Amino acid sequence: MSKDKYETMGQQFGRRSWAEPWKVKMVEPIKMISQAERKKAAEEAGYNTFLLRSEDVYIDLLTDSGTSAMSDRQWAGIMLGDEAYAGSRNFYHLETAVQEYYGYQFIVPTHQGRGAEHLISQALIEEGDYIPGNMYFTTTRLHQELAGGTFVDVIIDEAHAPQDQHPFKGNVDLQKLQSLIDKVGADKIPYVSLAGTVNMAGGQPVSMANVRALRELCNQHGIRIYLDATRMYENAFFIQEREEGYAGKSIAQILKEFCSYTDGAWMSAKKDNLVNIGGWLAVNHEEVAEKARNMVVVYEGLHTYGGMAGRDMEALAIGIAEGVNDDQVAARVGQVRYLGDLLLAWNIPIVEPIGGHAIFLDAKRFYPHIPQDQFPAQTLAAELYMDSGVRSMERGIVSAGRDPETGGHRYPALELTRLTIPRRVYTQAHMDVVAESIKAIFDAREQTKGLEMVYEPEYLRFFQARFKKL
Ligand code: P61
Repeated sequence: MSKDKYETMGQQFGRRSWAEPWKVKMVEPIKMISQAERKKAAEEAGYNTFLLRSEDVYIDLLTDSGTSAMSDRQWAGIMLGDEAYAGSRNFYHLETAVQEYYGYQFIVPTHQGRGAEHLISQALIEEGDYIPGNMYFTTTRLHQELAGGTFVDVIIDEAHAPQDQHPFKGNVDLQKLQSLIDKVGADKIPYVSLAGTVNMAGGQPVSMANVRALRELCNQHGIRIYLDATRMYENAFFIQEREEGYAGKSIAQILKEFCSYTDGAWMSAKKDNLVNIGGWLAVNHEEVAEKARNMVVVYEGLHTYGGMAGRDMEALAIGIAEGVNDDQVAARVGQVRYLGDLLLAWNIPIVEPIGGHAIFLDAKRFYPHIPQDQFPAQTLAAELYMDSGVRSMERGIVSAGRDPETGGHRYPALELTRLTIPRRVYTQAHMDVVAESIKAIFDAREQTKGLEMVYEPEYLRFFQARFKKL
């Protein structure tokens, strides 16, 4: 090959390269164990990537939750922890940051996202209620069910089609919502559960037009809207990129407008807010805040720490402001796209358009010969780990769990394996290694067999289920 044939990765994709708006100050060594050791580790973990030891993992794309790198400012904030039991100054910093960037009035801290989901579900849902939402999330739906509610999926149909190119596949189908209201009555619907970028659909966004229209419909029926704001920064990025009238607005401005159409939000701060642990619930109605404050002392901790240390709240307050930065979000989504574009160039089936936090391999098209009840997405995650030590996560039939009515598996349309990119952690070279490994198992796909489930826990079975090779 002549020298001028060498192109940067940006040039190969027909663009100028982007780069991260930070540089590395501290590193964490990682190691690669041998293939024989990986095979043994996979077998011992029951072919469930949640059961692997992280020391046996080379590149960890299990989740972007709590795995991001904090900045030097956040670490400095850790030293400023006020560990008073009550009224820590760090709580007030956190409260001010949520009010400033998200615009909600009352803030209740929690140990992580599901703590906030628990509070909002118990505060608002009564036995026999229905909670419409733009696709389920595992912990969100479980808390709604445990509070006596039934989750109803009202996302647009395009969200269930991995190759559909709709730019806002997270949108609520207002017709589906109207039908539910007509069927059960608005008084059986305590709120709409709206997620900003829909995790299980592939990190797909909701448009501003959709949330505005949703607000109007809900106003007509006196129904509230609560937002899962976990990845709203990424949602705002897609609005900035794709929706008319928003190209000139900042992520922060778009975020604030979006939140203004909702009555409150719960947050897993372990994602967009760039901390390793933490969460919050924020609401605009005083009576909801009061219920949440009453309950937080039972389940999480006092209402001025909610399960976090003072230092955690300080790092979180700083992370809220850092994470919303336009260059930060663009580089974050840019890295996800970099990996996705490589795979698309090799005709490897993934969910499109590429979403905000992860690449989702479409296991139904990857392993068309493996039936869904032999767990193709679980198989894919296990094969990838055995090939290269890359850890991913099943997001298909195992994650969907069983139908509480019939007891049978739920068969979701999407059978996916998620490669989730932690924020500010891995380099472009790591992404190349991941892509090449996926290519290798894709090339060997015809010889690959599925799995049998040999242990199944009662709740959120994907975390601890065990499998055997068929
Ligand atoms: C994740 F396999 N997500 O994506 P907590 N809402 C949303 C989330 O993404 C989310 C939570 C609420 C995780 C961790 C995780 O089935 C699983 O702080 C949109 O984790 O309690 C968490 O926030 C809950 C992984 C959660 C899973 C549930 O990797």
